[in-house]
Amino acid sequence: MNTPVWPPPGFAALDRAAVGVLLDNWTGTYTVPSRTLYPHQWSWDSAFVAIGLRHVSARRAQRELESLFGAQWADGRVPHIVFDRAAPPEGYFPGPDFWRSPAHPASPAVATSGLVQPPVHALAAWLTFQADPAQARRRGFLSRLYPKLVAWHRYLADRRGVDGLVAIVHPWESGMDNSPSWDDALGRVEPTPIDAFRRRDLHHVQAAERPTDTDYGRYVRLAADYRDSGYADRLDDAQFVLLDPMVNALFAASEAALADIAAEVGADPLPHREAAARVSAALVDRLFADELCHAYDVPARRLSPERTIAGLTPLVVPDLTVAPALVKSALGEHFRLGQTALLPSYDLTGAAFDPSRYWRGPAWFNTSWLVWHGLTRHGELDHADRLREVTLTAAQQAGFREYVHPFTGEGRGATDFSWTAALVLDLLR
Ligand code: 2M8
Repeated sequence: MNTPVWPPPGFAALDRAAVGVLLDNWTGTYTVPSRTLYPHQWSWDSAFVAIGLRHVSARRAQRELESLFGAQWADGRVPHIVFDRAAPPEGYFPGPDFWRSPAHPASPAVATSGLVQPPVHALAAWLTFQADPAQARRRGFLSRLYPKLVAWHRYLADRRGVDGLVAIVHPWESGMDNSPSWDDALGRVEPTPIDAFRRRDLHHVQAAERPTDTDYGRYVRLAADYRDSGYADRLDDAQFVLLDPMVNALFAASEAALADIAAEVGADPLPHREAAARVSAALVDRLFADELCHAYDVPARRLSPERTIAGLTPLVVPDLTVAPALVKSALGEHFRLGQTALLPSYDLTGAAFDPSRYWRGPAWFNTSWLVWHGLTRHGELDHADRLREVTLTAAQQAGFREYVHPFTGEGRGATDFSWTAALVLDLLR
């Protein structure tokens, strides 16, 4: 019998090309998601990049996370964007002048946004450490990062805690900006008129592949209101307060990773293991229905009926009690794991399904990687292998695009996109 060879020989060029993208998008201290569309540092992008970059240079992957945590606020929040002041101001909206972070007493020296993104960082830090433990120990990588990760999780639990889960206050915080899960809640928000600001994203990507002007107006309104409150996290007054399954899945998985990190640096892992178990139980208790996890609208007290890939990502949580149901959902008609070019971001049968528009149907490499990681974690190796195979084929056909059409695999959004290259590399190594 032949022993299977991994990666298959045909993927050597893909591996080289992925490394090339990561080298090109490296700025000296971190990696931009895209040289054109996103010319600054993004929080969860850097975490995904570290997961791939560790195979190229363990030191560089550590630097990626260290530079992000260098911009952590005194209140523990890790900002969703860290701005490069040298980048042209017309490159991205909303830029540093919109967020006005230096005016806030808790902000770091560098200009940042005031929102956050899904907490995948402790998981990324642990995987980065594992790439070269001896080198990481020499640099004190985890002993320096551990207290910062703890402060980050404390911010989420204390300032964003609702019923044992973590709330988001803006669609940008979910990482899945215009997911149909936010439509009802966004309907309560009066959009800022489109002539009051200038979108920059449409300079780089077709309008049909990005959020609409009305949705952008709502994002701007919510962000401006949060900024004007002094980034105060008054959840009782906010219009948009949602419990998102992916944010909470990553919080639980990252608490589990923090337990491993704590043990490595000589701290007590037990509080982290207990926190992971609590969040995991709350996730199932509050967000699981009809064989999937859903977003919960806190002011409306309503579980969203929408099915998005965020609802499958709790597979990343160790010992998740509902993992078999999530696997069944991944294979069913809504997501069709292994039968499409890549896992769609939204229900293939959903009323709002659009195969080209941002997070309303297209397939993304990071969410597919999370499901792959989760399937592996839960011993579903055949399904994990199939997902890895379609993911690599999608990258081979489309290149390192930001996302792809879920049926044809045609590339969409930015080209030479960093987390796509990084996660493809992780699947290859
Ligand atoms: C997208 O989000 C930014 C705002 O943060 C945007 O649309 O301008 C999302 O896909 C998000 O998940 C990602 O982190 C960011 C940068 O890649 O782009």
